[in-house]
Amino acid sequence: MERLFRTHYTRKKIEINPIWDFCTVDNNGNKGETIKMVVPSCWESHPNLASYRGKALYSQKFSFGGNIRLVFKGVSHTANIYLDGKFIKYHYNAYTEFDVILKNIDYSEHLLEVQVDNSFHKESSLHVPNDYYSYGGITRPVVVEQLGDTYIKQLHFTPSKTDNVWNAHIKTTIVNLSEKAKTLKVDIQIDEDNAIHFDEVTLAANSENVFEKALEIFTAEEYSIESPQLYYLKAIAYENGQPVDDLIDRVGFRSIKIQGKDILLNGKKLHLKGFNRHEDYAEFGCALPLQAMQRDIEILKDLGSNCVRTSHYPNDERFLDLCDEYGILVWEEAHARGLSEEQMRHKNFDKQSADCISEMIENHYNHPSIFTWGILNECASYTDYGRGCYEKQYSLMRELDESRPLTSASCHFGKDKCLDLLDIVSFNIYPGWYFDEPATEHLKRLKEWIASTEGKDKPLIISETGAGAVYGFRSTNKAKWTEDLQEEILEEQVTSVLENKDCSGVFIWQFADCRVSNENFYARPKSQNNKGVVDIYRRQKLAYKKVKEIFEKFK
Ligand code: ADA
Repeated sequence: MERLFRTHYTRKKIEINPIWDFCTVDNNGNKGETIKMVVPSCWESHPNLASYRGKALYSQKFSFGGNIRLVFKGVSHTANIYLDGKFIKYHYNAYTEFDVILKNIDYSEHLLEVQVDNSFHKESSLHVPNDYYSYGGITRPVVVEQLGDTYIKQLHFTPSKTDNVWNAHIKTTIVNLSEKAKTLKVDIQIDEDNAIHFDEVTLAANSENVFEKALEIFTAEEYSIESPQLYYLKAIAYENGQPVDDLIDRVGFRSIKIQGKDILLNGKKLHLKGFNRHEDYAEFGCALPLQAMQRDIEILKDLGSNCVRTSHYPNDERFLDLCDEYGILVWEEAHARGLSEEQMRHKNFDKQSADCISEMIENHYNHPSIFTWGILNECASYTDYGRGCYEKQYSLMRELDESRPLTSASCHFGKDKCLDLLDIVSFNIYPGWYFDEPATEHLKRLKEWIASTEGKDKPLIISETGAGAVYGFRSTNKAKWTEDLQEEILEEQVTSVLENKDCSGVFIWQFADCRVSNENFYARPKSQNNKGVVDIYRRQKLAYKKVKEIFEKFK
């Protein structure tokens, strides 16, 4: 299942066998032996492919016909899709969903082939050797939907509150795929008592129409961390009184506002206590099964976290669904980590970033748990060229979503040029780990410098702080990489941030250890970033209990 609830009653899904044929493909196009591969999964989970980087071909036969929508929730990281030998779609980026609509296909058995490439090829500006691993494969679910002549392409819900009454602003897009005009009626149901009925419209052949309306919901129950009340929002399209398509999403009534240096959730100041998390798990790579995702959520809850940052890319939507259900607030981030100005000048950087942002916001817009969108972690925000990139990306994000504040995690203390562009100032700091300075002193100096910039009247989040430890390495001498040293450093860092009342909170780097790319991370024992409070198998390190204690203390 690609979501945690049923998204259609009228629209039909076509089942596909999860075992696909798979072979590696070398640079000359020669194919390796055909083996079986589970979809979704990372090919690194296969015993013979644990560190394979390159191209591969997935193929699957199944029967369908008519109008078909193929949805790929994530292919890592470059995909070329073919139907019956004919090229139908190219997509770049492992972490965003894309679809293909196929019209009037013959009813028969068809061959679907997905050519996947996870090499750091020259067209790739965002997947580069990095402090996490770019896995290979069809790593998130594939869905095949049977469409009629018309279908609901988009459904966006924006809650707001005025004079104590919740308002639901709805925007939905309906597409006519046929060669004839179609007369349709669209209804939106929010709950048993509240619905929006749009007037009947006639859509020209091969066209789409946007329907938009707002409704006051007097009975709405607020969505909060303590009580994450969710609603099923249903859009139904009718032709001649008969339902022809539907789309269901889950939403919540909550408001996020910035007031001076505070971030307000439903009018109350937020104190964020949480973690940065990579999608990575020893046996599964980035393709975590649902039970592993839920395990992570339970661990986050046990630690007393109220938030998580999807560093450094958009996440599997099932994880976001879980965050919605558990009341864990999400900083969802577009894909990019530590790119230099030279890397940002890559010929494809602007387009690949814009595509990632658009696909992330378009598809994850309704999640009530997402409280901010982030971009460009630790990129060149201190150069004029870099600033131009930040400016473009923020303006695109504001066009796509006016309702959420924007942020970016910076490490350029003293030289960042972008603090006027964002809504929340966020800094990654590692006192006691990468440099020797008491955390309180470092934070004080950081705040003094921010006070001299355009970021001075904005909220501040410490978006990363942490220290490394190799699981099981214990010593009273507190040597580097011991759990003992990690515990000591984290205690000082996290306490000093949470004691700062004018700081909106902390995201610890990081939740769990993660694999890093082989190419350039010689400073990472075991080729992992070892700053997790649990290891890559989710075994607790010493710091786990300490962080839990501190989070509990700052309730
Ligand atoms: C940075 C970066 C993280 C990670 C971290 C570290 O702040 O954003 O991805 O690399 O440093 O462990 O050094």
